[in-house]
Parts: sequence; C-alpha cells; structure tokens
Amino acid sequence: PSRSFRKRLECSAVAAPAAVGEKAERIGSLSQVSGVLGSQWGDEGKGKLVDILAEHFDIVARCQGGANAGHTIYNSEGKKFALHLVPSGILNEETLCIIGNGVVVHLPGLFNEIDGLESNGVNCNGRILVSDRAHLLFDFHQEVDGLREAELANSFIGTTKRGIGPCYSSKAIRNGLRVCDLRHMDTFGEKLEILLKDAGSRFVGFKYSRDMLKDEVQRYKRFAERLEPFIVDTVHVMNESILQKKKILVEGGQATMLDVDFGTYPFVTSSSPSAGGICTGLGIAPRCLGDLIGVVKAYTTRVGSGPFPTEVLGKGGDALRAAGMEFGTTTGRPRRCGWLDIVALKYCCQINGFSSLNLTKLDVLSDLPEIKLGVSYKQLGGKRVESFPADLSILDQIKASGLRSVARLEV
Ligand code: 2SA
Ligand code: MG
Repeated sequence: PSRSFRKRLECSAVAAPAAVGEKAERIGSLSQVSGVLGSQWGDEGKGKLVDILAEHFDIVARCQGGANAGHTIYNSEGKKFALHLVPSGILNEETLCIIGNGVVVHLPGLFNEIDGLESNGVNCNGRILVSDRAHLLFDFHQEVDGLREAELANSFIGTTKRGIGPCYSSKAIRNGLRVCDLRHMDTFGEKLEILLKDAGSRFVGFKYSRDMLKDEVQRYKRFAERLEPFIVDTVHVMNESILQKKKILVEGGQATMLDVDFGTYPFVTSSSPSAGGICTGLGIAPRCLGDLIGVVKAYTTRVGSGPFPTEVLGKGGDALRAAGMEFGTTTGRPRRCGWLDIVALKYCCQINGFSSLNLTKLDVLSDLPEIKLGVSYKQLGGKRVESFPADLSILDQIKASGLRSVARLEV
C-alpha cells in the first residue's frame, strides 16, 4: 500500500488495534451513512462485519445483487445463519433492514429465508422493507441462467445460477417487472408472458405453457398479499432517515472485482458492488456517503471462472481451502484459493476510496510455513503492467511475477 493509504489505515476505525472500549467508541463514531464493501472477488467476510457493526446503526441496507450473495453469520449461541437476500443486520433486534431498488428480489427465496429466520427465533416482523422499485426475479430467470451457462460450454461464467444476469437483463432491456407491479395483478400476467415469450424465442430448451403462466400468476397473487406490508418507497425512507440523523449501514454483496464495469469482465456479476452502486441502488446522493470499509481477506478466493493472477493450484491451494473452509455459502462450491493480490486491492481502493480496510481470516495463515503476496503484475517478456488491465488477454499473461514471500517459517 502507498504511504497515504497506510496512513489512512492507521487512522482506521476498524483496522487499527484498540482496547475493547476504545474500539467500540471508534465503531460508534463511523459516519452517519457508512458502507461495507467487498474488495476482492467476494467472500471476504462482509456479513460478519455488518453483524458486528449493526448495533451502532439504525438501518442496514442492501443496494445491489440478490440471492447470489451468501453471508454466513454465527449468533452468540453459535447457531449458523446463511443469509442471501435479507440484510445481515436482521440478527440485531433493533435494526431495520432495507432491500433497496438496486436489488433483484426472488420472492420465494425471500419468504423461505424469513421463515427460516423466524423458526430460529429471529423476529422479522416489521423489520424488513422492500423497495417498490426493486425488480422481481422469477424462477424462469434462474432457468435461463442455467441455459446460458450451458450454451457457453467451456467458457461458462460459473454463475450461482440464481438468475441474477437474466433478471438484470430484463431490467436493462426494460421489460422487467418490479415490486410495485404486484399491486396491479390484473396486468401482471400479460407482462410476465412477454418475458416468458422472450425466453422461449431465445432458448430452444425453454418451454412454457399457458397453464404454467396461470399457476405462476396465482402464486404471485399470494406473494403480493404477503409482501404488501413490506413494500415502501425506500428512496423516500432512506432520505427521510438521513434528514432525521438516523445511522445507515450499507451492506455490499459480491465485490469490486466482480463489478460489471470494473471487474474481470465478462467473468463478473451483473450489478455494481462498488461505491457507485450504493447511490444508484438506494437513491441517495454521493455527498451523503461517509466511511466506506473495504473488507479484504488475508489471502484471496474466487468462485467461478475468470482471471485470478495469484491463484495457487494443487496442494498449496487445497491447503488454503481446507484451512479457511472455503466453500460457497449459496452453492457449496469449493472456492479457488490464492495469495493476497495487492495490485487488485489497490485498484479497489482507487475505485471506492475506502476510509479503512478490515483484514479478515489472518488466523487461517497461522500454520502455513510460508505466506506470499502479489505485489506487481508483469506481462510475458517482463513488461510491468501499471494498472489493473481490462484486457483478459493481458491478464492471462500475467503470472504474478512479483509474488513475494512475506513470511517464511524456517524448520
Ligand atoms: P452471478 O450468479 O451471475 O452473480 O455470478 C457471476 C459471477 O459472480 C460470482 N459471484 C460470487 N462470488 C463469490 N461469492 C458469491 N456469493 C456466494 C457466497 C457464492 C456461492 O457468498 O458464498 O455460494 O457459491 C458470489 N455471487 C456471485 C460468481 O461466482 C460468478 O463468477
Ligand atoms: Mg459470500
């Protein structure tokens, strides 16, 4: 890290070592609107930090992504909770949870999650608000996700198959259905049919019938009734809350290296998990944003395909995976593992302007005889790459030739 970056780290609210009381005070002094964002390829431990910080905030809000996020949290009794759509603040009784306009919402999944939480004693009543502008993600989006992946054959993205890309495609092409459409069930079926027809004409493997459509509309009628008390104009709620000096924590899903603009495209998700996504996904102005905490794991993991310059293959990677228990929360997939990549981290810091970094899972490295860091990128022929490249053919050439051993245990 650069000197100015190190300096900011020293001043950090979360990363700097502090006595327990002092630390709580520093956390309490985080800005009115703060954010926790992933600064690698996901699974850095954002959910855990949000859960720790939640008691200092009135609201925890999600601004992008959907049920592709997987946040694993253990409560004080050691009970495990895997959250996907519901913000991680739900485990703190006082916190109001907001699902913003930038999130794609799969209602069957959301209700399953709520039922699971409630059966484990977590009261969700009146504590979750869903934006009337959020797009609805249907089962057919998930099916189409699978069909797209199959079509890509060997160049598959390795998506979570949760329908994220297809749902954001519906949004971008402007025929998606939004939460507010649940209030107009008389025209819901017609609109859904347009989407299903589109999918049917695009994929030979996609079949639907009028009966299926009818059943789906009936199912969504029931969902509409159940969701009604949750539906609000979250843009209004967010901005009113800011005026009322309420404290808001934004919980990022995925990470900057999976951002549809800044990540290793096309091996990315379809939303903006970086700082800009907070404004577009919640309808709040950039000047409202205060502390942004970048969560970074002491090593790197990635699920799915795509460039990973510091990846460790073979036994070394297996050892990291076993030590860090690196398996996906959403899909259970084994994560690819490698060393901490400082080049990618610097790039994430530039894009997000993090006020502090939260370094996680350092203990996983405790028993390793040697720990390495990727500190620079070089192309074939030795030419140094100055900034994180957009071009996958350059990324392919990069062997993290600057990989340095930062700690070696002599035995
Ligand atoms: P998608 O499903 O369209 O968003 O997939 C596109 C790429 O984004 C990656 N991606 C993720 N990477 C890590 N963690 C994610 N969430 C789950 C978790 C993953 C899981 O937190 O554990 O359980 O498997 C996540 N979500 C999306 C994905 O791997 C593709 O590379
Ligand atoms: Mg995760």
